[in-house]
Amino acid sequence: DFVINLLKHPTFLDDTYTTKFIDTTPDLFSFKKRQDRATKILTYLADISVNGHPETAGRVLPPAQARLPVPPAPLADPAPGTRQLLDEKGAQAVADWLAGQSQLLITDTTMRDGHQSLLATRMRSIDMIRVAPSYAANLPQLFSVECWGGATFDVAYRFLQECPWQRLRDIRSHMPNLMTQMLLRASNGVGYTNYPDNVVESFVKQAAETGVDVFRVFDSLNWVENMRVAMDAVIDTGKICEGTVCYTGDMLDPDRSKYDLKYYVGMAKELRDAGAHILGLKDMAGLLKPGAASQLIRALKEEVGLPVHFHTHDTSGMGGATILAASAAGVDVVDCAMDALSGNTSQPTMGSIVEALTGTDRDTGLDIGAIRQISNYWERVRENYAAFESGLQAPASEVYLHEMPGGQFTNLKAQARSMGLEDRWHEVAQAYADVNRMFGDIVKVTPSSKVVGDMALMMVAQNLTPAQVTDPAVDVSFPDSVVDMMRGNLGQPPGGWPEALQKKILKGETPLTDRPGAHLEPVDLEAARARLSEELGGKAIDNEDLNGYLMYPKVFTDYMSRHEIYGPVRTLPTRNFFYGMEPGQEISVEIDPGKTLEIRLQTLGETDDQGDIKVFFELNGQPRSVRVPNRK
Ligand code: BTN
Ligand code: 3PY
Ligand code: ZN
Repeated sequence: DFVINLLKHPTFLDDTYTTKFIDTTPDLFSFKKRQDRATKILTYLADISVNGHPETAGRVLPPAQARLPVPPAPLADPAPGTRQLLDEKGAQAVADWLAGQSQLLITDTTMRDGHQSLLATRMRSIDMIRVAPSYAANLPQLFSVECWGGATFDVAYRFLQECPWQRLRDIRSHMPNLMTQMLLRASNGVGYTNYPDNVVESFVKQAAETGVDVFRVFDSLNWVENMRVAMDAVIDTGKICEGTVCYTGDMLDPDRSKYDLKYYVGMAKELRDAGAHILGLKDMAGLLKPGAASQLIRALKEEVGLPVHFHTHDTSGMGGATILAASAAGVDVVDCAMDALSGNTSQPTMGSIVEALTGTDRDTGLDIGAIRQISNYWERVRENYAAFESGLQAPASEVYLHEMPGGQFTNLKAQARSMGLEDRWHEVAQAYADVNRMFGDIVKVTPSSKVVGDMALMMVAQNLTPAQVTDPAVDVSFPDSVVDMMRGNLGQPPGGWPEALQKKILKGETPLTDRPGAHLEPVDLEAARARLSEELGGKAIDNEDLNGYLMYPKVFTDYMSRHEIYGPVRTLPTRNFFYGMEPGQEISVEIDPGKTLEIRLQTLGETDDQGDIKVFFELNGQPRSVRVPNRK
């Protein structure tokens, strides 16, 4: 039948299938309606059980005890939290309330930056949704839960075969008293490039409708001009706009006067004047030292007049000290990750910060027992993602040299490995620092950090020195992302781009100096919807799907094609999603609220002369079998 024909098709076997595949082989897809969702899930499980999952091939296996982590029991009905305040009184009321609190408020980042920084963003929705009720019931004093945006959006479609909007909707409904928070890259949305203004506006509107309460908006070059469209769109929705300053360099280093106290206070005032309800201070690489934090937070609090929300990473091992210094200086909210997903390139450890402040005037009021229980759940969850661990063994002061964001560090390391440069990692770190200086000392955060990383890898791979790169007489073929950034397509850094290098890279082309979005035609949203519908065989396209497509056209349509084949695999336990099942194993899969499949893998048959293997299941007590290619 359809699935078997499809799985044996050479295009599929090559792993080169795309939506074009559907266009060029409509015969295979005309039967698709006959496949029910249970059969699709069995086909997926059979395929993964036989062939393994491409993402975990050759990686460390999780330990047996990890299988199905059990979330802690809710201790009470969820008490009203910040979400109720926002719904009843609005964004400004939340900001005013915040400014009047004496306790230090905490945002939990485990479901976004925590796993983005430690597990290559691979955490699946089911592991988050299962624990969301425990957060709601046991930690109602949290300021917010960061659970969306950044890299999680495309990774969900691309690698996890799940819909990011559904994740948001589900987390929101299981956590009705807590504000959800997302990371938004201003004009770059949740992507790596500048989108037309109306695409950014449409995305923000949908994110607010589906369930985001707090939008942390930043620009990868700290250019407020390029943040206004996104900030205005957030303000229009009635949700909270956290206009954000990215911290880089070393504020107390007199040799790097570009990013000094005056610079940060000036940018913060611009964000306030642009309508931010809260000021975000985003230390994406974990470079803010405790002494500088005291001065910076105090100045921001005194001179800007907005509540301040501080975000850092613990890459240096110094993150906790910086948070305590920020707390003493009067910061209003800080980001922490649950203990089991904290430390190193992730956020500082929530339980330890809570303990450190117990009995002080900044006592968080959070229940340390509840934190430990939820962390124990995350500990078990994390074991299932062993394949995505970076192997980073210890904090390192080298971060003050390279200044890589926590979310990029492990990624770049993996990229270096794939280019055969793993042994030369410390050279990559030095090259990253060199590139930053060549580019004029810029803020490095997605997407500008990716550009610096691309250039650094190229220099190490080709043994190029900074002197050679800048020498007009030496021919260098620059990465596309570098050319694009020098064209002005990510906007302008403070002080502009270094002219000589820009000239060399652009070979006489004239760069933009104004907002890239000003040069992009608005997208005709209804025409895009119609085109997508046609590409997907007439399927009705809702606004969530449309916005996913506008951000990532090919990633989205590839996801949809796979969804036709595999169905709602997001409902599988993580262990089975990545490793399939073993003969004799039984699992329950709730594909809809109240509709549960009891699946037992009986046995794997022999491989036939066509190279197919028949896999025998019991589905809700009834025997079922599916044939999949044995690609081993
Ligand atoms: C991806 O990595 O592109 C998403 C995961 C889906 C890939 C499917 S899993 C079953 C089959 N086996 C493969 O090697 N690829 C597909
Ligand atoms: C992202 O943009 O994904 C980040 O985490 C930046 O720090
Ligand atoms: Zn971060």
